[in-house]
Amino acid sequence: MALAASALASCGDKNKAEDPLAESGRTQRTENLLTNLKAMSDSAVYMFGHHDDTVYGIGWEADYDNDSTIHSKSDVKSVCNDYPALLSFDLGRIELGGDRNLDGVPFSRIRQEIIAHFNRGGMVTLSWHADNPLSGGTAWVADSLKDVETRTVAAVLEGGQKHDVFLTWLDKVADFLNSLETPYGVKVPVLFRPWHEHTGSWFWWGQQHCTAEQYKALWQLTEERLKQKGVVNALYAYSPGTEADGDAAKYLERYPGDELIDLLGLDCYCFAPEADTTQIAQYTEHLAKNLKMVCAIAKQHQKAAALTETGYECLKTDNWWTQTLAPVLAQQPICYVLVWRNAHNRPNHFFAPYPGQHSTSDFVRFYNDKRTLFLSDVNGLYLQK
Ligand code: BMA
Repeated sequence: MALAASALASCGDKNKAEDPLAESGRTQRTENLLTNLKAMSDSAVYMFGHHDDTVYGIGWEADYDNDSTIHSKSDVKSVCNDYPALLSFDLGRIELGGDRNLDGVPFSRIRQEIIAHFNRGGMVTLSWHADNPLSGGTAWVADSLKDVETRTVAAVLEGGQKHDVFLTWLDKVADFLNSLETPYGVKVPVLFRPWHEHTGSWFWWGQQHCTAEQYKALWQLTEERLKQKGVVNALYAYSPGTEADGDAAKYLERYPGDELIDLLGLDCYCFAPEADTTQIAQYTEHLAKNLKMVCAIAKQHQKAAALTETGYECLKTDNWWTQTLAPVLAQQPICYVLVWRNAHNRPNHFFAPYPGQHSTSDFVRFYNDKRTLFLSDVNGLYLQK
């Protein structure tokens, strides 16, 4: 009897298998995911991802009070009968301790969706449009507060007037990451992508609002604190905008370092309000140039590479997927491409097709392209190979 009880106790010691590895401080599954992302970054295939895919879309929003709607809907799935391999969610406003993120999605729901997607074999990435702790405003810089914005990064670093508050913000992120656990005690690995698009100046951590040293220190502080708080399931992505314009030294100017970063990314959007072919061609050229640089740097630094955000708002051409996006991605080995959200609460703000949208047939062709990976194509993302 005593023997049986102790055997049970050790089986039930659910955290054992999830102990961090001595070398990296992360779980084996998290390291396996990284190994697989790197291998994919060196191959012809790439995963497709969509932000907020399973929580709302065009003309619908999940019923957040009703559990039975969890992972039942997705615009992408409605079009090609498969989920994206990669889902993305945003932690903006978690720092304030509220229930919902900046786009109105409850954090409890995001947690459930992340665990559900992990259980079906998919991958998750998280961005963080953190509010401004100094001005009290949003992540976006307000012109009227410009002088405050330029002091925000300095204020959150050690010795700054908002340092202590900022630590409590990081702790809220750590609590959330630590809470991503299946009922069997498995920590769900995620790719965390904070402080993105810093080469532009629209966020308080952007180019004109801090020095390179301060930006790097922000990363250092973020990761150190998350580690101290026991986070063992996060990989980290660096995702500038396209301001470096193909210049590797510029891209790396604020790079926090190989010890802190696992994946090198790029956020690059297609702006062509009137389906103007010249503008679309400019996007293709710009994307190709910048992605080529990112892939080369990733190779040198032995990191994974991805197109961390892209999209053509309103998808004004029928064949954007196979004629604009896929040809560029065929030239550059990345592990994933992620398109932004299909907003239910903001007219004309969508980046993935939905039933009836005129790029759906082309999207199905993109889906059927052997190089694109959707949920049914990925298995073993967390296995050791
Ligand atoms: C932006 C827009 C905003 C949204 C934010 C965070 O690009 O989609 O409407 O609030 O991302 O998701």
